Amino acid sequence: QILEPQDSRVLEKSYTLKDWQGGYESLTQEYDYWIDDIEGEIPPELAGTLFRNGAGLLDINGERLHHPFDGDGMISRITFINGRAHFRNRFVQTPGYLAEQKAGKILYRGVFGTQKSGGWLANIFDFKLKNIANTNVIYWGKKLLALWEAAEPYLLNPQTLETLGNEYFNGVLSKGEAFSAHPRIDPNGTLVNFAIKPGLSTTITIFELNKNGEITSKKNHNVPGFCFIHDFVITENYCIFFQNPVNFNPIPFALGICGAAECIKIQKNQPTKIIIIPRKTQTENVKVLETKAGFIFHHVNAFELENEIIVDSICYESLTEVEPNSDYRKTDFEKNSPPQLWRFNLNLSNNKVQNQLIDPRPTEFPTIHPNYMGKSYRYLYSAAAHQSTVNAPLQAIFKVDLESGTKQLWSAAPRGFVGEPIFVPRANSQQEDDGWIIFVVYNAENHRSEIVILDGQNLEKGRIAKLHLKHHIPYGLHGSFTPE
Ligand code: 3ON
Ligand code: FE
Repeated sequence: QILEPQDSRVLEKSYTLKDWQGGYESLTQEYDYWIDDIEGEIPPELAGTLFRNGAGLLDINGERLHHPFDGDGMISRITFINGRAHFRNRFVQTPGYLAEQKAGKILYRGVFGTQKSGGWLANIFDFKLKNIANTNVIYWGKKLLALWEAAEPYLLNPQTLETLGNEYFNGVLSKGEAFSAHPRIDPNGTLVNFAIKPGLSTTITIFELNKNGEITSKKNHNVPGFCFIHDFVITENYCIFFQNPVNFNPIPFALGICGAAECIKIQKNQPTKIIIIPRKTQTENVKVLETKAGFIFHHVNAFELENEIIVDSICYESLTEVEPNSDYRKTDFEKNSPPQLWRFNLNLSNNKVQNQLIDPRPTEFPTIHPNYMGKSYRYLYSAAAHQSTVNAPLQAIFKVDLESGTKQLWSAAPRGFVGEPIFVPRANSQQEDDGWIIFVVYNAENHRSEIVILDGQNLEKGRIAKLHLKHHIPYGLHGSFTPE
């Protein structure tokens, strides 16, 4: 058999598993310093703060967590001012974090399979949730909030990152009530978020918050069946949810054999239900369309056309299962289905859905210019695999021009591994891609991380600046930039 040069089997791996694993070591120390090891120059007009969240600990005093999504939230804060940058990181001081640090061992089961030592007998019928506040961090209405989708936010001091307690928005949220980690900010100045309360049927709650960080609207919608929905999209008139085709068998979880998320199985042959909820009117107008979409964690964006809604999303053909006795650090990337960019056309006249693969390159953590949220847009940026045809860790930054089909790539391979990029628009910019792409790279060469700044208009001209930190930051999840 003759192999084409593009065939994955003739390409060398762009990474080693050992290098990649280094990014999953805990960071126990909390730092506070001006970054002085800089390549290139920080643009002096770049002013504001990048907040990042993610698991800071992958073990509790040497007892390894079963999955990185179970790790305690640690906030990193990089402030850019007059061409300089300051770094600070601090753990969210949740009661669970404090108790486990004090005890020096795992005291809580994690949603993704972390168990207390002692086997199933030590875990059976323990349904306590540890709010780990590890998924996103946003600055909204003068409040810095650490988010985790299964419980309430934590309020932090934006300067010191000190944990101040839980945020209940003047009592609109109740104790233990969920508030997702994927809010969307409508450029009209409204923050829209949701919460999922899964069960035999699921309640989707939609919140709208004004610029002062007050909840101005909270509405419940019931949908049949179990839902695992991590993200959603908004347009001017709708909130859109993709109900992944999964089923949930809670018995092994109840019996202490595995975590709740390990009991979720994808139903590959079942359709995804697309739930379209009007933002301004009442529940009766909810529309549900069906399509084949695999499994979706993240969406890019959505917008309305006449009688049509376009949604761009990252789809996995199947959900990589977390096995009870497996080690996530030994993942065989090539065996997992790659996350890929798809476009969905939801036709509101005939209720038909068309799907189209935008690009086959494995990619996750999409970002766009914030002014285009929910609106017709042209550019997206994401973290991606170095090679376009092989599923692999995220080592590159990808830019897609959805209008011309042009793509660009900036890669940190072979020893660099990237996290979620954030698009920061240049003040008073006229063009959609006029701004900076800022992200964290884990560099296996020295086991440290770097903050890299790229030019949004041209990734391929190389980094504008690379800020070398004094330590690594474990691979994170989401973050946000605030010009304040
Ligand atoms: O019965 C429910 C089931 C369930 C799964 C109960 C529940 C509400 C407690 C629940 C909880 C869900 C939670 C807590 C989900 C948290 C998700 C999370 C922390 C992260 C998700 C990240 C997603 C992606 C796609 C990350 C990708 C990362 C890379 C490609 C980098 O390696
Ligand atoms: Fe997410």
